[in-house]
Amino acid sequence: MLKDVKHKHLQPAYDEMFKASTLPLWEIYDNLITEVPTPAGDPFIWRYATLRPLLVDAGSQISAAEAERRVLALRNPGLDRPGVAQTLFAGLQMVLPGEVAPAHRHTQGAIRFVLESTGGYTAVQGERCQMRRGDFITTPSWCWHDHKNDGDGPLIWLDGLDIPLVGFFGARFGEQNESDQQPIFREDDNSISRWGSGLKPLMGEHVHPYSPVYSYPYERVAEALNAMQTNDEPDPHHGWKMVYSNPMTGGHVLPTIAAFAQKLPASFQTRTWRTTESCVFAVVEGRGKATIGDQVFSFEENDVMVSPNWTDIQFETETEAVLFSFSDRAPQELLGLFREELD
Ligand code: GTQ
Repeated sequence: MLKDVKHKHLQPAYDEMFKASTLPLWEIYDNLITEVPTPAGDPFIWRYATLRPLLVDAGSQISAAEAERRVLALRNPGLDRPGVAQTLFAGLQMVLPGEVAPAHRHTQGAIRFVLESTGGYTAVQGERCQMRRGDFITTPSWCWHDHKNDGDGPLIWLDGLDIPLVGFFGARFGEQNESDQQPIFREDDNSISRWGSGLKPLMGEHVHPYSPVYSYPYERVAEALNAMQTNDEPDPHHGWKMVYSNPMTGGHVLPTIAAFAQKLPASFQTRTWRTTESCVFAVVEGRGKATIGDQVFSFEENDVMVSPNWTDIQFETETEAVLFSFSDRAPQELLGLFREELD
């Protein structure tokens, strides 16, 4: 039932419309089509120092196999459903030495960014992708994936998924593999050697809407950022920033998720910008302060922050800093929705 309507004398007519399962658009138009985008959810920071002990405690009480996925889902306090932002899910996942998070696949696409590792891998579609600190791994929609820790300490990473977005389409589903670990039929990290070296196979097309490279090791990313740093002045808004890209198209890694790596000089104050994307940041190296909307967060290694859509964001570093981030920029670009404003 419509309340607080603009045209009060029409209320009886509105009640009849409502009974007939309709609404007068002229009463709701201003909520549907605003002059500027409406941010959803709050700016927020999850500190690793707070989350790690919770995860370790969960690890002593539930196994990875029993949990299926032992994940602390990041709950944006400004949203009334699971999710780090309007379109994105994020969580910290932990697999203990010897454990396997069993093989499954689902329509939801995922990315992983490794925060702590002494050894382990995610197997994606028959290929093991090593998980060392800073490595970035994708598990695109409907690709089999299982995680194994073969080190001697906890393996902890940041998960990013398009769960809310896929849910909006009503297209969330998945299935278990018949074995905990899927069969391996490619050598380890084969996809990066095959497609990630400035070459692509002459014969055979990669027909999927995602990058055929599942693994972007930090070693290579650090090298690329250093190369930028050596030659270019830092961008006033972004420092030295790169996009993880699909070598077949130059586009984003997943159709639903874009990912970025950036380096900021020490004692650097970026200018403020805002975009229509919701963005999640993980601190890879360094310390500083992020101002997101009207909140100021001091950050250090492995902290995770969210910058909701159309919210001002600005960084001020103490030390040199490296940030990983992922966002819904990929689908927004595909749909022609992406906008940004740089101060
Ligand atoms: O590792 O497959 O954070 O299926 C949420 C759902 C991770 C995973 C999550 C998942 C996974």
